[in-house]
Amino acid sequence: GMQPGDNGQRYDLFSPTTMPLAAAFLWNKQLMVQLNCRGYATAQFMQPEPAKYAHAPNLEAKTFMQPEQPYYAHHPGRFVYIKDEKSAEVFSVPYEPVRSKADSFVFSAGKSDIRWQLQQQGLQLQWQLCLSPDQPHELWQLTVTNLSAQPRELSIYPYFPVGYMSWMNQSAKFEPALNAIVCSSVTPYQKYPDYFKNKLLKDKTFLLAEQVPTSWQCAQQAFEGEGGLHAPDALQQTELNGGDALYETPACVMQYRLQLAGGAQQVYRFVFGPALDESEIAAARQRYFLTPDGFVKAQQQYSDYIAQGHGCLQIETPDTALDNFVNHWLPRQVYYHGDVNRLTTDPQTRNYLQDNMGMSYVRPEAFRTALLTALAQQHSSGEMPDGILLHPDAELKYINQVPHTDQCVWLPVCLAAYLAETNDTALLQQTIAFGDSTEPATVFEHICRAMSWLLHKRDARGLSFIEQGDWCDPMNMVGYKGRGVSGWLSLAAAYALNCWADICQQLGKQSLAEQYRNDAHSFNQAVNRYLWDGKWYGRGITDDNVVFGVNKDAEGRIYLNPQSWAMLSGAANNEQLQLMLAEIDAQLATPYGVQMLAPAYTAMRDDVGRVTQKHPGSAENGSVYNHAAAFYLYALYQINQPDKAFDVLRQMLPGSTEQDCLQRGQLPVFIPNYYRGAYRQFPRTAGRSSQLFNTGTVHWVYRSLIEGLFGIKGCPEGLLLQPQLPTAWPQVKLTRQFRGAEFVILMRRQSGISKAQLSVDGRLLAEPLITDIVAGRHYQVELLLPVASAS
Ligand code: CEZ
Repeated sequence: GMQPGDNGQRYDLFSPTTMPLAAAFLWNKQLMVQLNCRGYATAQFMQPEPAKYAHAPNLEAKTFMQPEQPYYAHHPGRFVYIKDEKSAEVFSVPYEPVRSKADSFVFSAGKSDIRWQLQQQGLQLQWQLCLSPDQPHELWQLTVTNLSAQPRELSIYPYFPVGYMSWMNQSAKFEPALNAIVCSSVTPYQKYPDYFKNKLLKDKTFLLAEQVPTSWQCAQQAFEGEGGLHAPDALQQTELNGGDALYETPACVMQYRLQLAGGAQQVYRFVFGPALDESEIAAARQRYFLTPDGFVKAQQQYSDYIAQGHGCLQIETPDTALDNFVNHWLPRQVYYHGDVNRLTTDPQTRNYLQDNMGMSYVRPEAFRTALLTALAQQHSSGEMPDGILLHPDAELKYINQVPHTDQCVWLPVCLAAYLAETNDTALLQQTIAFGDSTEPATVFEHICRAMSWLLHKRDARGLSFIEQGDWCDPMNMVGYKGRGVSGWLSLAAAYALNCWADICQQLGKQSLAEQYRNDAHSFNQAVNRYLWDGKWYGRGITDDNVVFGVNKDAEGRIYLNPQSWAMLSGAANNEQLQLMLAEIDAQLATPYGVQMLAPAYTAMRDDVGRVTQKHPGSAENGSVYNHAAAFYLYALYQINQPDKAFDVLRQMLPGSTEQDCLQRGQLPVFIPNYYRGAYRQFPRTAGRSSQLFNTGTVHWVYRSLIEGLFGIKGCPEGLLLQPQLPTAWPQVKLTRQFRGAEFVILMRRQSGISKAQLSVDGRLLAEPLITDIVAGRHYQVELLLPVASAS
């Protein structure tokens, strides 16, 4: 099984085989490492584009992070072989490559470290990764304890495969002056200007050790020999033969001979990472190993960095698994996205804005800066670019070279969350230029222009053109001829206009607010006229005027997003809402969450696009795509469906039963971008986690907790308390940080009352609204709620 450890500070898994893909991740501003429970690692660092320092054994394509990454024997990983010198028996930490079963095994995900603890062959082994706070350095520590009373004679071999670095030039050797194995390479290129560009690439990979090893080996094949990774030939020798790698695949292997008295313990430390040159490695050695407590200090600084992502909400509810996730892991995942922007230099505009929306609850200034950064790249026409450049050398890559039409939507939608949290209306008066014009305009004006752009990009029916995609990236062929429209985007535009109208109203701009509401209404009307299909909304209309995502479609008959956003935009009346909710339950619901569409496409529809070519039930083709499920969650709270909403929220987390955990195969330390869907088509794989922790989901989940479930949302006057607790909950305790003050809140159901009663520091208030909030103050809040009847 698996369970939280250390008061929720950690999450522990007790087997390397029951959930073999289960993984955890660490990051800093330069580096991201995902480690799975068997010891395989996927790491990338920024220079400034993401790059690798441990590679596959053959040439790898450069790409963005993928879901359901396969692992294989020679996959990069961080391992230690242990040999008993008397019996010559060998096993490996943490599990790969030898795969012999330990007497006890714990893979333990911490917030700022990942570690294993094993007991095997009378030894206890702790293998722990922490990161440098500011460098692309992995800090590894191995603690070997002799559990017996007898002395042991051992050899300890850290084995860090480096893989195929380059087809132009790769080599490795041990450098005694650095006490490190240094692997060198030249990033392959063919155009001479790249020579000048590549000069500052960190083309070296090093394994730096605290203690001098007995011996080493730097060539992968010489180490492995004919024995394979399960039983490398080199381990049969008394000592490794000190070999180098000369245009041979490098590996970092060291050997430490160790006499360990009964009960004794030995600690080894290593630093692994990329470097430009040897002086950088020397500096690392100086910092971590030659400065007193250097290694420990770096670990402490890293844990301080991670601790800054604690968020603004602590909960105590009848659901302890939810408490654990919300108190410990959810804000951490929000913080990861917002602080390092998924380690890209050109985040997609919608991702950038939503990732920073989440930062409203972690470090609100981050949203402010991000909005200004994004708006500085807006075209003076009002159009937002596909992708925001975060570095002077950054370029728009991959998906950002494909025109999508939804980018403007996210401005007021995300801003609304930030303003609720901070009431920082001064932001709207700040001036900033456009990407294609130096003429400064206020943030307010920028967003007005974005709204005009949405209004402008409509067809004669009043529906939004989709071009080569909207929120759904791979929906690239609905409108590539220039005529196709998106039902979702038309509704999202309506919702964005309404959000903007609310902000205008808050600023006292009544007539503007009214105008934007009318514009929103015109979008809603057009969608009701052309896309309401009797029981739900269609997804769009193709270039050739075919409505899709409707009842007559055998595949892709119903999509979740148009339904959710019709709830948000106000397009759906009460009767429509009831019909849609029933169809979502009937066609999209699964035990692992709500699917994004159904039935999943099994063949290309070339008037919809490559989304239909993805494997049925994976990613946007009918998985439980959590980002879409999170929009639905948020929308359910907008239409006051607390019990339905809670079910959607709960299904985002693995662990309702043992079987559920095994099927998802993931630890509840993050929400993945999807769980496999196509539940009716492929039940065998349904529920399986993508293991990919890059997802806009978490920001909407946090927002749903603040604004929906616990209903502790900011407004211009202060803090409004309007919870939507599940019917079955008698009470919750919360601690909420808000505008510099702290609120300790008890919400409790009380029979005999018909309306909520709020008291603050013992004083009963007339409305569920706390005003005149003083930063630095501590408030004791009690909210009595009427006993609910099931919804
Ligand atoms: O990317 C995400 C995007 O980052 O897919 C979402 C979209 O809203 C996000 O902005 C829904 O389409 O095929 C593709 O290009 C995929 O669409 C991926 O790029 C997808 C990945 O799952 C990355 O996380």
